[in-house]
Amino acid sequence: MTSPAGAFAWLPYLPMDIPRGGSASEIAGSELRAGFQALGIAEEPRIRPEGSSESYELVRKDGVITVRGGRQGVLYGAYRLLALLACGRSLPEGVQKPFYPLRMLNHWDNMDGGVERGYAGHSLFFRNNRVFFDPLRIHRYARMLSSVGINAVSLNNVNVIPPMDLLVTGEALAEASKIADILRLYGIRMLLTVDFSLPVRMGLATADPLNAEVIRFWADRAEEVCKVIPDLVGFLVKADSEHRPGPFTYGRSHDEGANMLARALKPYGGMLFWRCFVYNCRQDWRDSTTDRPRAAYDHYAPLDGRFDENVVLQIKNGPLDFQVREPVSPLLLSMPHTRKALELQLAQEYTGQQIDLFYLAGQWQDVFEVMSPEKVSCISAVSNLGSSPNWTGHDLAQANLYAYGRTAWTGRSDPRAYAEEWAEQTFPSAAGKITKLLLASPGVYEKYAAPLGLGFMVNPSNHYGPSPDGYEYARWGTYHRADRDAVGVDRGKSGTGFTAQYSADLAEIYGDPKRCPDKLLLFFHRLKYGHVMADGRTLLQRIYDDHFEGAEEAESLREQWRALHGLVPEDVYDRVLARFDMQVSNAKEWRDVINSFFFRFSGVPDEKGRKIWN
Ligand code: GCW
Repeated sequence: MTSPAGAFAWLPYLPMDIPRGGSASEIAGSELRAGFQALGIAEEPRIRPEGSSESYELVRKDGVITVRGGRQGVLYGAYRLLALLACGRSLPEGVQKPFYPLRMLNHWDNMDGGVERGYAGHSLFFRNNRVFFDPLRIHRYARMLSSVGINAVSLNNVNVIPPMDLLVTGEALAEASKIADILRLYGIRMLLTVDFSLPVRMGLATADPLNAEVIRFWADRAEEVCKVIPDLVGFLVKADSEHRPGPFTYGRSHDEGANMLARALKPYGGMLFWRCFVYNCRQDWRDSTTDRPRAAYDHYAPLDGRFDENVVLQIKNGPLDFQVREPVSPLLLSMPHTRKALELQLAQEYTGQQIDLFYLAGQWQDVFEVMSPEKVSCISAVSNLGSSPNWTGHDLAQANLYAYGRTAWTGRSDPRAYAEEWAEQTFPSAAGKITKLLLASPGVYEKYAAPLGLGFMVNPSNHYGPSPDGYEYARWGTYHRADRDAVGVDRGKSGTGFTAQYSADLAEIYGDPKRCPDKLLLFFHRLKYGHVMADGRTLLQRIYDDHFEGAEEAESLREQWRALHGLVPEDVYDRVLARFDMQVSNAKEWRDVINSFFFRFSGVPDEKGRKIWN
């Protein structure tokens, strides 16, 4: 059996040459021909491009399968057809169109070739402070994204560190445009992240968004960038967040900052994506009135209606920061007069770093259970890709990219369906078992790393492994405030008031420890260790149980993987097994450190007499 690592897996192991034809329909034709041959399908594929939309229709009649659709739609149709045939699924009836018009992937790549929160090798786009790429790899990357309907990417980190700030100028821009040229063939458009203080870096006295020279500066920048990359989606900005510059530096508001940049882009049809991850990152841990999850809403909700129509506020799924378990950000549920994008994180920063298995689609399903997908007009996700031959480091982490693409296309998350589709295309002899592993994975990780909504017990800065006090006395506002009697933060009426950012119904549920779902209990409440849960266990016993069970279940995941020996390519088997070995020891470490932490505080032993280190 050959490894799927050489050619991206869900296009059933197809190799790829740089396409000779330029248009999406020419690429669709050659992909279909090669795909049909690889799948041993005798029927004839036909492409019928009409119009310019992204929609398509798949029609099967008299031994001929026709992909009918817009200029880009036919390519999506071709990829979808190959996926369905590879999985032995029937073709969908009628016209298929994407739910979200912009389905974005945000890379956090740095110009030196590193990737912030990257767990799969180096950047695919930069090296040695220059744009640097392998064209064939970029074709394969674009094909992979296009095959799941992703149509916009930002290459550079939202933390714009020099010399990356100059990517919107001169030679670097010209080089980046060569990547845009490849992506365009697959219907993918580019965004660039910009540094709000760029005017100062380029010689102006200020970056004040109301200053006439600054306004002219950005108009010139936008003109140059859009001349070189005419189909640019726009700029993405992280401002006044985690030490990044922004309008606050000049006494201006976020709408003033965002609108100024949006107006520079407007003549070219460009959009401005403005991230809402803004909070006090210099909080004193002694201050218990400031509550970080409140910050995004407190900053932005009062500004509803003040943003231009080409501004999109990009909001993380949860109010804190991509933790294993968070409620939906209340900001996503508010601001009816503002365009919003949902931001997810495929890079497994807090969810096992592509060492531990964590299939993310269930998290997104939870988001859509509370937030109807129409609340936002676009969707984006932080990339989990890098230069690793298998793209994602952990082979099974590819499923997260696949599921994200499908979620962005359909506007809903269906974890089982997407896992099955991915596994059937990628590891056909082991698809059922791999689906089972994927679906079990988030629950296992949550038990040993963050049960009951308890976040940020991770090692500071690298965010892998346990360190319950690692952030407890730091500035970042991520406190659990455990003591000898209780743990958690009261975020209800009698506490920080965070629950008031939700509708009255939700605020009621979250604010009442009896009605708040167990999985979010310690996110919303400060509870005594002896608090009796719905199932009769005490809070502390539940914490112990989850950690013991989580560590055991991690071993069981490894056993289930071992049973796949011979059913997946040998190199994949070995690579994934090595990761499961690391996951098992990580889970043990979590179990022992967290259980000891609570035992030392509380002095209460485990009811079942299991080993807790003192
Ligand atoms: O989760 C935090 C990360 C930072 C990241 C930041 C953000 C790009 O630890 O690495 O910076 O979020 O989303 O801006």
